[in-house]
Amino acid sequence: MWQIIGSGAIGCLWAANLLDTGQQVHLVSRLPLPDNKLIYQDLNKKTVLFTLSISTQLQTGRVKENSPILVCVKAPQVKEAIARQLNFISPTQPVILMHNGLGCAQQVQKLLPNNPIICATTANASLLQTPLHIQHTGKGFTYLGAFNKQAQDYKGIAEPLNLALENSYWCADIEQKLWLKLLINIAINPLTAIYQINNGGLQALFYQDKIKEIIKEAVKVTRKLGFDFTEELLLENINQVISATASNYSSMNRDIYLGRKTENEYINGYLLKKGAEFQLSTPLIKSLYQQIIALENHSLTQ
Ligand code: KPL
Repeated sequence: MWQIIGSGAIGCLWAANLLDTGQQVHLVSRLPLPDNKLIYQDLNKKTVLFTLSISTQLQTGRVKENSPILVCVKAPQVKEAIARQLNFISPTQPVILMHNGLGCAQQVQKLLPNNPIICATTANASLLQTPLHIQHTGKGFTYLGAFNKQAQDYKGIAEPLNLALENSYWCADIEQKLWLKLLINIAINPLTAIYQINNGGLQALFYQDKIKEIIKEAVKVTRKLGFDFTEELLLENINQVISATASNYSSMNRDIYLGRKTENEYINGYLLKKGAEFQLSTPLIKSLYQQIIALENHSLTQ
């Protein structure tokens, strides 16, 4: 049985696709939901209706002792979401963290020092139309890998996920994959949030110049950390994501638009923290970080 914490777009996407392959799923939402019907529209626009097991609490009991917990809330909510369920997690249960940004796994490790912790990143995109009503809007690769030594033998966990959403793989160098995603997010998310444009808007020269500058600053940091990302390949990669998601609004764009807390601390903030450890100057990334904080504070006080 799979237990998924988070009834947002990504949590529901996995719930629907795991159910579709005959797996048992229990979904944990933060607030009670009035219904247990999940409406899912796949990439071919086919709509399927699933009946879900759903509550605000993880299920416990003998059969669930080793059942994986997939955490699909955004980075700023991960620690609190786990803390709320602490009494219902057994020390042998593998916990998979799937969100943008870096830094949460260290927080979770403190709460769950014995559990296998797995980090994951997905390029699948989905849209939450209304609660429990989602649309799969883009397919992409999903990577999972061990964060701690307890998780090292969990390669097999990727198989049922791959059955549910193809191109889901276990990988030995998960840190590299998570950093690549962070670099894509750091180039796309703050600019689209500050200027309130869709991802395709970043194709204009004004933003392309800024993206090049962001990459230049970020690569100084990742080089010190031992990663060999090159500016040219990153720009190519980022522009591929921009074209593939041109009509989408980034998650940070939506968070600012809707007055929600963003993943700024776990994307820009995390890179700045690493840069500071090596006394590297990253002025544009710092300025974007500060502008997002100002926008968050502004909208949170409205
Ligand atoms: O991950 C994303 C996000 O919006 O958070 C990207 C890749 C930028 C797609 O919009």
